[in-house]
Amino acid sequence: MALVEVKVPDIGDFDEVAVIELMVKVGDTIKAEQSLITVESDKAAMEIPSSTAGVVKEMRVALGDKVKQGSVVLVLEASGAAETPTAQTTSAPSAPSSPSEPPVATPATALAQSVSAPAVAVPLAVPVAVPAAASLSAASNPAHNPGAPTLGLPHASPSVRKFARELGVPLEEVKGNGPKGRISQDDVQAFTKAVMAGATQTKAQAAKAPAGGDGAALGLIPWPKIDFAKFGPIERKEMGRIKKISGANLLRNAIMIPAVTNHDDADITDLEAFRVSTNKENEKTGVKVTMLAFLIKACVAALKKYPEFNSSLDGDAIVYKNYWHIGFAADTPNGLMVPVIKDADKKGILQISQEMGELAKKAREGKLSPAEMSGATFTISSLGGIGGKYFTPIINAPEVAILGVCKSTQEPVWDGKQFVPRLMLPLSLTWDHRVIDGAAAARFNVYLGQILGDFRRVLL
Ligand code: CAO
Repeated sequence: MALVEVKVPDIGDFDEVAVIELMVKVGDTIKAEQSLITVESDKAAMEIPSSTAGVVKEMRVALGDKVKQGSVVLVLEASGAAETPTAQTTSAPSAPSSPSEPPVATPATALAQSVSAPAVAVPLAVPVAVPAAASLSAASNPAHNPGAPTLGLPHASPSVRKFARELGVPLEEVKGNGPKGRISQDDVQAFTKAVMAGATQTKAQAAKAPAGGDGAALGLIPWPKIDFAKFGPIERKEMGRIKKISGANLLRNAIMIPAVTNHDDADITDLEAFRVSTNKENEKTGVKVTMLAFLIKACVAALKKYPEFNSSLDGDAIVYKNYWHIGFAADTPNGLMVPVIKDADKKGILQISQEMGELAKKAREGKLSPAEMSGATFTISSLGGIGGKYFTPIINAPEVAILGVCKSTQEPVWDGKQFVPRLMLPLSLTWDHRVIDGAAAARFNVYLGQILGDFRRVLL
């Protein structure tokens, strides 16, 4: 068995190129035309295949090495008929029959443009371009635009392509942040993270989950398709824009957030008496105070005491916000809208009531601006004017908690000696279990109840 030195062939106008990938190791049995290493200049990358079959005896290059024409890549113990003696001792091994050697048929090269490895006296290996990477020799061609994607494919080195292939990442959907849009391993990783976090979808995922969502992307059985007209008269109405947008948001939030709801009651007997007297005093101003304004102020106090309720998740980090903007769900003819009272901590009950009235009116008229609906750190959904006891509101992401409030009712409450009639307000706090735990949620509700029971506590 003869030893053969496999050398870097003519690589065009480049003096030196870097080894960016080793595709074989000592002991590997390789076939003729199998790719051995990938080299890369600042403009392009290509694989160097072997023209000889055999077993790798010695690697002569390492990752990061600079190589040029004639550099020895490795030493092979040649096998079979194509066996050739080492370069030192001998005559020419089999050279490619033409300068345009066909590309190595690996997935990475299947679409490659064929490359002219300039004829060299006795090349032991021929360079093969990989898709998207302009060939090194082509880079010297004035008609070629170095760095531009080849054949409409994205620009990335073979090692990055291999990495993407292993993860099943569609490289054409990855945005390259390198020079001239080159895609790096970091770009592929960032794309994968974004897909895993649900921040982006691959085209294949989007195709599987058409608008309206049939659950296929979640591996669910299809949505039932029923011809309702078979059972009785029907009327079909397309949903409005706001309902469609809020529906998509609610669905995402309901599915993605591990949400838990704690229910509690607050004794608002004294607060209600204060509210009624305040409204009497302010009758002439036209500003009416409802329980919701007190709730906003009480929630700010509880959010300050339990800051994780005023936070958002950002990857593995929790972002605590040192501002208190409270959203409130408003029922409008077009659907649910959530205007936001900004800096509620700095405003009094009357100002909050006035702003709420104006924002609710705008919401009903469909005149809310995006700014008036953004920036909330916590949301309250009040059905107090309508009725009900408790419900499970859906968190308004990226917030981590929402308070649902229903209609207060007179209830018999045991005062230690007897049952007394007290006005009780039902509270339902939904919270994100990734950020908040059950004990904190119970404490939040208890504290909120204490404030609503004696509003002077807000000052403490
Ligand atoms: N208990 C008892 N009565 C209550 C109450 C409560 N918790 N909250 C409000 N009320 C009373 C008010 O005092 C008012 O009484 P009067 O008419 O006698 O003065 C009446 O109910 C109507 O109040 P309101 O609804 O006009 O005012 P509000 O400040 O409580 O709410 C707004 C304003 C815009 C939030 C509300 O009109 C609204 O749209 N609520 C629905 C929100 C919603 O749809 N949430 C569900 C979201 S999840 O799908």
